[in-house]
Amino acid sequence: MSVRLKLTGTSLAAGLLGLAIAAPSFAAEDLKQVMERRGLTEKNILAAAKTYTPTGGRDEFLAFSSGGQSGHVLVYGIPSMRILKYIGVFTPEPWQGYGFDDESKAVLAQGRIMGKDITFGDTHHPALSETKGDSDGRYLFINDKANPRLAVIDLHDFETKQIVVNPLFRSEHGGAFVTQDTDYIMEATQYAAPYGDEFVPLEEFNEKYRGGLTYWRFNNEKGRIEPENSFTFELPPYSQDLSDAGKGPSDGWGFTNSFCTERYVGGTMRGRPPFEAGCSAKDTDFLHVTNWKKAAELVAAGKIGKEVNGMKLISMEEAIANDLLFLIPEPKSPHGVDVTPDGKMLVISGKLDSHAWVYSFDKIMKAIADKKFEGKDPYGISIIPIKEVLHTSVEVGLGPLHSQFDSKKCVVYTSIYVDSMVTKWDYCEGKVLDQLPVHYNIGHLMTMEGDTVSPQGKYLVALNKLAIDRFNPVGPLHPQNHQLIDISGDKMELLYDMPVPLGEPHYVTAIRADKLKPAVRYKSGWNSRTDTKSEWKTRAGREKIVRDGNRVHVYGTVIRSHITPEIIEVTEGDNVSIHLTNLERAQDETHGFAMYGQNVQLSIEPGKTASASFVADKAGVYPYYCTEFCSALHLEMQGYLLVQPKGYKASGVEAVAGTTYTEADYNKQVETNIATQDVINSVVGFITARNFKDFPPVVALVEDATDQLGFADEAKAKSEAAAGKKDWNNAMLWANQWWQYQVKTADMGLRAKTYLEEHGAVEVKK
Ligand code: CUK
Ligand code: CUA
Repeated sequence: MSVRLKLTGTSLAAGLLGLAIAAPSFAAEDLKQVMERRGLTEKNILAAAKTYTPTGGRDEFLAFSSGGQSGHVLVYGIPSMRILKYIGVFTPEPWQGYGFDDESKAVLAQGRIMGKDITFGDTHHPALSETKGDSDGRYLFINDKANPRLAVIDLHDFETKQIVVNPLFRSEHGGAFVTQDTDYIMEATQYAAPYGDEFVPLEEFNEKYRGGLTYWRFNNEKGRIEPENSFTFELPPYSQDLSDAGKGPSDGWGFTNSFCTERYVGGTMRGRPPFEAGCSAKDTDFLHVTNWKKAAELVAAGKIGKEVNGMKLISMEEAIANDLLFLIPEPKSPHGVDVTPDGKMLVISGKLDSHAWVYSFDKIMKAIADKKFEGKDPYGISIIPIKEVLHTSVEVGLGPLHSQFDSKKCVVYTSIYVDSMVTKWDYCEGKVLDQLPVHYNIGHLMTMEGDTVSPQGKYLVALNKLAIDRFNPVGPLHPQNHQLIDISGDKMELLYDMPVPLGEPHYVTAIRADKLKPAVRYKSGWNSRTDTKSEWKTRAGREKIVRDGNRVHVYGTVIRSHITPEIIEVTEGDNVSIHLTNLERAQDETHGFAMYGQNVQLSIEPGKTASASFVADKAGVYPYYCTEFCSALHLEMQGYLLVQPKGYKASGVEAVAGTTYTEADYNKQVETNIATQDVINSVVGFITARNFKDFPPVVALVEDATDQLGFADEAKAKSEAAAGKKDWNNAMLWANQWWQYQVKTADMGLRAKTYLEEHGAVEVKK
């Protein structure tokens, strides 16, 4: 009895209080002593104060980092650098049930290539959706370099909704980059290949291998890419690289770098010099300039574009004839191209050059209008001379890669790979302002909303390729190192090193946290992958097992602390689908569902319906249970799948439990239940005397608590009916179930009460 009462309201609350009182009694160290003991300088303490986020604190920005080869996206906070989530994108992610429930398997299946499941991704560039060039917090996109794919993540629930495979490319890199209203998402090839699955020998590289640039149409209302309304520019077999879309005055145009315009095909084992020599022999490569807006109009009008593998392809002849495609030389082995926040300039850097180059969009337009060309490339595309478009060039350091912008006008930060530093410079005046060494080979860097029309300044993250000696050694494979840098002053200041142990995250993008409005629950019975009501939605009390031949559908529910049904009987060879709806509304009341031997692991967040399908091909006993510690009786959230051999006949004997109960046991339980009801009543009194309806999380808790109390009443009635028949065994067990529901009610009531106390609820007059 006393053990049980520990779970009731009063003792839970007292337990919490006790924690606060029992403070350690030894003398606390002061700041000076801690600094001495840990060898910290004043500068360290200042950096710590700038990043430390006390318990319960929130970050000002959220960063979405590529998870590199893991095929995931990482979400972390800035300035705390605390990891908040891994979003499964191209790769199964068990905690989220991604790639385990039928609903998400359907998303991953969209990413199949030539009928094969591709369960990794080489993710490079996440991109946030934009409205008028500003991050709007609605969607996130990310590309897969190895298998030319793009994924759509909805930031309403941080789940992957769609994967599209580029039907023409065999690799890509210049994605994902959005146009200023997210009408299109750019995706450019990396390594040229034939458009199709057929074999073409390398001797036909110049004629039959092709690069390309796809503008994927994004439907902003539906939140999905529309392949049928997308189009691709056929491009020469140069290795296209990063891209960026114009904004403001340059909206309607896109810019795509390239390297290896030498069109070298390598072959060290055929006695030829390697790719690296052949692909960097020339002094310049080409920036591709594409007029996507005009192209979209011409494609829509049916004037250009021919369907190839289900994709509208604009041939180079069509692009040239309609002034849709131009080239501008750029030095040397270019990598990044970044449009300035005002949309007037492009910052370009070449890995093998020590300068960053600034091209003027106005000058590009003027050169095109005046037909100021220095010739054509071998495919007949007009080349605009550098001198016609150059605004300035600045010596920034050896191996400049990527650039991001500051909230301060004309200020840009460029990552310097070989010199391992960040250069802060002025692209209007063309002068270096500051340089900061970073730990090691930096790839991308990222400022807050630094690729939008309104960069937020404040912080910069350097994405270093190698961590080397920064962290405790963990074997030959080291984590990557994201370094947080304070850019609010004139001088950049290094604040923090964060190990990223998931893959090589080429790029990160960040958004002000207050722009995100993520949901805490789904509408009841929701398929979160299609964002529609699930056909398997099941309500409380409507659970059932439907059998049609050897096809078995289980319509089940989960709620603290049971899975319904608790017993599922099928026959060897049956095709089984278990569909579970989480009936909870309270935030964070996720239940899991795992089963022995069937590779089943679901994550069922409040409101979600998730399904697991498998063939029960072997007779046996398969326990299943909830994988989230969701309540005091979480361990009891369990059940059995019984796969009976073909032709099995039940014995007809009732299963007997190990323990039986008496009238005294029943009476004792009822006494406990009455005491528990008093606790519930006092909590309910507290809540209803306050303005709890002004607090949506409390309203959800109260709704769930009311449900549980309703279940308690049903159990109470059953217990009393059994007692009336002197069936003390069932009377006691139903009385215990009645109490289980009471405990869950009390637990939610207490959480609601605590929330109201912490959030300044006021008493309302009755
Ligand atoms: S890339 Cu890796 S450092 Cu894919 Cu943007 Cu430059
Ligand atoms: Cu539900 Cu544990």
